[in-house]
Amino acid sequence: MQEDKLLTKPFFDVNRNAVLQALGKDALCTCLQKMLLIRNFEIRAEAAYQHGHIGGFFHSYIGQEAIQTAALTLLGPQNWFITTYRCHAMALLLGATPNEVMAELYGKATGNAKGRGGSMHLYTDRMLGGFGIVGGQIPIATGAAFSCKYQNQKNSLAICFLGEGAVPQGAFHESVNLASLWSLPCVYVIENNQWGMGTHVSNAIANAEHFAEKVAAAYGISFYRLDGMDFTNCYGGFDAAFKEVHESSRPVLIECIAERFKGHSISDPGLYRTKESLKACMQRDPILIFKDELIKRGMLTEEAYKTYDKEARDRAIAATEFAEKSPWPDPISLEEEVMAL
Ligand SMILES: Cc1ncc(C[n+]2csc(CCOP(=O)(O)OP(=O)(O)O)c2C)c(N)n1
Repeated sequence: MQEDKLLTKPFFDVNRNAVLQALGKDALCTCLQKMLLIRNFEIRAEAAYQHGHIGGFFHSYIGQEAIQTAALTLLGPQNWFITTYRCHAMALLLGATPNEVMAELYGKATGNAKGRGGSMHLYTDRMLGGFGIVGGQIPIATGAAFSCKYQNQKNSLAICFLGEGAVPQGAFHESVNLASLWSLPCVYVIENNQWGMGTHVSNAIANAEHFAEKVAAAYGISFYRLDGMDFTNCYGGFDAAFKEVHESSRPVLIECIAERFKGHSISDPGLYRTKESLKACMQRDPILIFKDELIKRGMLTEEAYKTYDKEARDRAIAATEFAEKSPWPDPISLEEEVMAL
C-alpha cells in the first residue's frame, strides 16, 4: 500500500456551511487560537528540549491539532477525557495553563503534576491521562463510561483517543466488546497518523485501509471516518457522533485520518520516511487549511491571523521563561504523592 493511500478514503459528509455558521466567527477564531497555542507551545518546548532544559520522553502533536481541538471544544467538563503519551494538547485544551504544562516538562515544582510526571503524565480535572503504555488508556476510558452509566449521568460520556498502533491489542478489543455489550457511552477515537514509531500502518495492521470500519461492524457499533487535517470536518463529525452517543447511550468508533509531521518522539529523526513524502503530507497543514477557509469566508484577515500567531508565540515563550525561573522540587518531597505498584 502506498503511504498516501489512506487519504483518499471518503470522509463523513459534513455540511460545512452549517457547521461554520452555527459556530460563528468568534468561536471559530477561538478554535484557531487554541490550535496556534498548541503548535507554538510545542515548537518552543522542542527548542527547550534541544537546549537541554527538558529531558525524558517528548511526543509532539504537531499536525494533529484539529482533532482534539474540535472534539474538546464540543465537550463540557461533565465528561471524561483520556489519551496517549501525545498529551500536551489535551492538557492545554482542558484548561491547564501553558506555564504549568511547560514547567511540568521541565520537571519543576510549579508543574501541573509538581514535576513528577513530565511530558506523558499531564493532569487536569477530568483528564485521566496521558498514558505511556500503548493501549493502556482504553480500558480506563471504558471504566469511566461504565461509571457514567452506573450513576445515571445521562449527559456524560468518556472519550478515549488512541493511535492506530493500539488497535491490534487485546485491550482495545476487550474494551470495545464490553462497551457494546453493556451499551456504554464511550467514544473511541483512533488518531490514525499512519505511523507507529517507524512502522507504517500497512506493515502493522491487516486490512489496513478498512480495519477501523470492520472492527466497528464486528462489534455492532457506529463508525465515523473523519479528515483529521480538517477542523470543519472533524467538528461536524464529532458533533454528530456525540449526539448519537447521547441519544443511544451506545459507544461509537471514530477514525481520524491524520499525519504526524514530526518523528515518533523528539529523539526520532524519522529516517524511514522520504523527504518527499513528508513534504507532501505537510502541504495539508491543519492550521493553514482552517486559516484559509476562514479568510475565504471573510471571517478572518491575514493581519488578525498574524496577531493570533504572535500572541500564541509570546505565551509559549513566556511559559519557557516561567519554567526556567521556577524552583526544582525539594528532593526531600520526591516520594510524596507518587504511587508505586
Ligand atoms: C504496550 C506497549 N508496547 C510497546 C510500546 C512502545 N511504543 C511506544 S509508542 C509505540 C507506537 C504507537 O503507535 P500509535 O498507537 O499509532 O500512536 P502514535 O505514536 O502514532 O500516536 C510503541 C510501539 C509501549 N509504549 N507500550
